[in-house]
Amino acid sequence: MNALRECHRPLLLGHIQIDGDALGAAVALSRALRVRGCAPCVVLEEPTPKIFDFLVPEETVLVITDEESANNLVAAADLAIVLDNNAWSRLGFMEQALRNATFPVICIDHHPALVPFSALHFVDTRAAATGLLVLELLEELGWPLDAMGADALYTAFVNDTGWFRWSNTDARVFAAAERLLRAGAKPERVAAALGQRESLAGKKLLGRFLEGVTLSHNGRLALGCVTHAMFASTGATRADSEDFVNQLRSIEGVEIAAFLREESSGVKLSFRTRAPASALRLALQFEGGGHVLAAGGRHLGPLQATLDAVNRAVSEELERAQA
Ligand SMILES: [Mn+2]
Repeated sequence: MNALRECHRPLLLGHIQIDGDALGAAVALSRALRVRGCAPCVVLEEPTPKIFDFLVPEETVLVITDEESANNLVAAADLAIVLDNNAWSRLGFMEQALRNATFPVICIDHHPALVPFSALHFVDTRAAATGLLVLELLEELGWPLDAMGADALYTAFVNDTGWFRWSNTDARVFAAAERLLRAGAKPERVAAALGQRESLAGKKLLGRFLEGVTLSHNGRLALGCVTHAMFASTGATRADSEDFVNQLRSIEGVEIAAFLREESSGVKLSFRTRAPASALRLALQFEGGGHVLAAGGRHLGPLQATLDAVNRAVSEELERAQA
């Protein structure tokens, strides 16, 4: 707490392939720190995904794409706050610089902690979103939340609860959402920004993707891929495929949804599972992490090799789930 109260130039970090929870939490905390006279900096690995651009009109966002700029940034800072991230490897270019930092690293997260990440943990795996932990922290500190910060945390909530539908949706997050509305959050604005700005190219990509989806293991596994060729032929962007894994999960009878996306190097993997199958156990086999039922990773082989590796891992997981 004192580290937060006393900092001047804090860095706020999420995780590679930033989502609405990590970014919303970072934006809300950054705004509160700025009001206190700090010069916070939200650090990303890629430009703010377009879908979240409504959250960051005034925030200082820095995109770090090499280790030298990461080192320079850390040299000028006096605190780092890592949000929604339970693995050093998910810090991307900032990992080494932060490992060497001489200032404290605060971790605010709701993922199961895999390894000791920092001495200053605010980890609560029962929290539906990291944004919820940030709200509770701001309340405890007595720091005000403005309307834009409230929208940012509302974005975090809907990102991680699937618009208050998934199993982590509980009384605590609903009560917190009420407090956000009292602070000026506008659900309609967030819904319009997140859900009503899809491109035709993205819709066409979804069509191509769905045509290739396969069911196997008696309908227990749904698997789908997005390839470079699909992006090229539709003109869609990577952000257009963010929600595709949920298209797989919503098929009746599916226990494991596996989504593969070709990247500039390797393949990004997303898993969604129904208990007792564990998405986290799958992701850990692919340099990844996440939640028990929603996790992701990557594989540094070509698509076919990745498909083979995923099929092996998933078969084992389905067997374990049935045992
Ligand atoms: Mn989260």
